[in-house]
Amino acid sequence: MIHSLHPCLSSSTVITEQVSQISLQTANVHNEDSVVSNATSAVFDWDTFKFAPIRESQVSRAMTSRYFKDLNEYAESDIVIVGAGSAGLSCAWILARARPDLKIAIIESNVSVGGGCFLGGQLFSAMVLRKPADEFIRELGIEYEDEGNYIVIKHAALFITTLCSKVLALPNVKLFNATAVEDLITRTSPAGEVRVAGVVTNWTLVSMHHEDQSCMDPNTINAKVVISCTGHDGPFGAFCVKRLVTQGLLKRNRMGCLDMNRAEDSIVKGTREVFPGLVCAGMELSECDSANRMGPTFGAMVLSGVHAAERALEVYPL
Ligand code: 48N
Repeated sequence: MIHSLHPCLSSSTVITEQVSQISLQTANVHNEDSVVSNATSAVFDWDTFKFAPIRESQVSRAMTSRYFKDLNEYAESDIVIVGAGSAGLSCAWILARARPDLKIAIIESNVSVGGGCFLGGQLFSAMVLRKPADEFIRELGIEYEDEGNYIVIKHAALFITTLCSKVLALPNVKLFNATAVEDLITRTSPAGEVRVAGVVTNWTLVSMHHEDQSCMDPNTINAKVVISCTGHDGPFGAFCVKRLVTQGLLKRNRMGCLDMNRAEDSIVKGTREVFPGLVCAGMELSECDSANRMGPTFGAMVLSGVHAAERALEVYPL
């Protein structure tokens, strides 16, 4: 069972030790790469400068062979995280290091990661997180200003790119961006109990044109647990909750008005398996529980992601 990072959630030395081991491993990987990074500090003779020769087909094969190898390998994933916003990536960071044996696929409909956090709240780029989310930020080694009950990171992109780069460096995580989850895979037991068993995906540009193109068949990824962090209701947002609502499998409660204090506590505490096989975190949860919205503060997204990792491992067949 995973223990969260912060004493107020449930302290544990286990994760911290694993984190230090993993960070050391990751550091070693970077050290092996240091030859490359040293080369970039070399002085080039720009007059005679020339790249090594390549054929265009080599570039295409280098990309497509790896992309389709990943798609093939992760067609059977242990866990799928839908949405690479602050909640989804925070969840991935905790989950993938707590269980390096699990294959974790992150599906992100946008080309870039970050969701509502990439810019910060309301396009104001500084990012506010209320304590105790500072513990998580310290784990990531991100500098911030301490303002007492909250901290401020100078740019939300500093947070999300640091978190994303660390998540992508983990060997058991694959990010499929520009890819939308456009349906859920479900299983119905002989007793009639329905359980989420994976996701149906398509390239986002394809998903946006089902109405004006002939049916374009999707791709499918089986998973033992799906963690949905697709954010507010919107063109793609709150997807998994809305999909189960249309099936009459879940009751829809729309997000409440803005109340920072109520919203952040209820999102973090309410993070859970909302339907068999589906854990919900971040702002998508507000569409399920009619939790208030919190506006431009991100501590709840980060710690909801941490809590979702813990809940997913309770659901995951051990
Ligand atoms: O940032 P979001 O939208 O969602 P969270 O829950 O990680 O963070 C929410 C946060 O940004 C806020 O909304 C803040 C706190 N404001 C609150 C307020 O009161 O206004 O990230 C969700 C990600 C995005 O990157 C989407 O592109 C992606 O999920 N996504 C999907 N990816 C794949 N398939 C889908 N169907 C899908 N739907 C959304």
